[in-house]
Amino acid sequence: MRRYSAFAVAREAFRNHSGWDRAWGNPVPKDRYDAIIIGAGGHGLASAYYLGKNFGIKNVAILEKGWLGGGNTGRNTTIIRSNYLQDPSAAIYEKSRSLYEDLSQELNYNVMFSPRGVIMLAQTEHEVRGYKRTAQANALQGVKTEWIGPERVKELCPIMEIRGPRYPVLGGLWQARGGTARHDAVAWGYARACADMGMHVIQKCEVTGIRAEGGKVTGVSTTKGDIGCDKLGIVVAGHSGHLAGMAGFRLPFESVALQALVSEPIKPCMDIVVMANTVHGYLSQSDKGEMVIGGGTDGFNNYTQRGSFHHIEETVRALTETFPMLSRLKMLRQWGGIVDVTGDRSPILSKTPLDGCFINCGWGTGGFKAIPGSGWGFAELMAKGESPLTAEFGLERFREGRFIDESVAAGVAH
Ligand code: FAD
Ligand code: PYC
Repeated sequence: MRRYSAFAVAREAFRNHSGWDRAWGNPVPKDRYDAIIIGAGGHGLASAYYLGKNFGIKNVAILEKGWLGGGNTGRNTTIIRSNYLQDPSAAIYEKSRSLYEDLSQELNYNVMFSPRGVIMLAQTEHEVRGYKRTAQANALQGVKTEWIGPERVKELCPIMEIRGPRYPVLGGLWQARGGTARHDAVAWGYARACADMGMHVIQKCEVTGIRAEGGKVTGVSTTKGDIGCDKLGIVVAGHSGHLAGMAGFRLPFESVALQALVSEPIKPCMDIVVMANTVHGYLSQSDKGEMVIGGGTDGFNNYTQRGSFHHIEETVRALTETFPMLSRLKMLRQWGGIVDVTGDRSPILSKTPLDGCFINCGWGTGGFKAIPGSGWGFAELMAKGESPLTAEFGLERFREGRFIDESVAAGVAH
């Protein structure tokens, strides 16, 4: 596959862009693969990529019922940070954040990683204590975050009203190398790199059954026929319960809609990311100038990919308290994704009761930031049967009561 470069862009500009290769093909499924990944979201694609890159397993198919990146990966507000509390979380989220730093070079695809800095605002005494504790934990974990006071918050984000009518800003947890990336580009970059290794990214191919013999996975049934495999990775976010049912086991999580909206584009006014968890909303400005706004999860389980109306009103009302200038903006678009929320707000990267079948899910409201790290660890788990990055995130933690509580770090109302 031809490398993308400034020189290539200039050359193609002179010949009507006629020399670009397709970024990935439209392959017909083979009868059998060494490994199949179900779900071409960021986590599925990254898992396949690191299977090939780190373990030489390249006879791989990634099966996607819709279009690649069309699930939560293409619907999120793209916040990247690693300011979690517990050690296993800090390890996987910081691995991920650090992989984002040079992901564009790694994939030869511009994922527009923008480490512009993320603040989680403290607007109650409870949050002050919580975030100071996280800053201490992060220092021990080698994750660079700091507690900052309200004046520094105002300096970093002048459009914020820090005196607040209900909730004044008391400070915040600041991660200077947190930020955003272009969500579609992350999916497209991994897909192109997978295709370049000879893997099959097969879209419009829904898995409708999981086949097994003697307690071991043998393949899948799909809308494009039966396909055999030695190893299977289920990486389908909100649909994981459904797929786990096909494989004969149950998962401890709920699928709910989480929604976001964007405003009309305006001139640059905010060059960091802000999460305001008490009034509830999170905000950044896209490169196009739109204010990207996220809300909370629906209070009931559903698969609507839309989100309920009251959240739009609540989110905008909450954010205009802290950012009064938003009240003058028109909102352009709203959408939702189906997130897979576990009780401890931590993911599941695990072997399953079906031999050869692995599951990567439960990223809930916060898995975009984790795509490279999750792919790295899950590939190792699938290739070697264990990985230091995923060891604590197995399904057995729910049976054994070893929860990895990240309800504060999740930062999104559930
Ligand atoms: P998906 O991207 O959903 O991919 C799963 C894929 O599996 C889908 O494409 C689906 O079509 C496919 N699939 C399902 N069933 C089948 C089947 N039977 N056969 C074949 N394919 C199937 N995270 C952050 O870190 N930061 C944020 O700012 C952030 N904001 C968010 C805002 C919103 C509104 C939403 C909805 C989510 C947000 N998230 C955020 C969470 C993040 O988007 C997800 O955790 C992450 O994208 C999950 O990626 P995935 O690859 O696991 O799932
Ligand atoms: O996990 O940082 C996050 C997040 C922000 C918005 C939704 N999730």
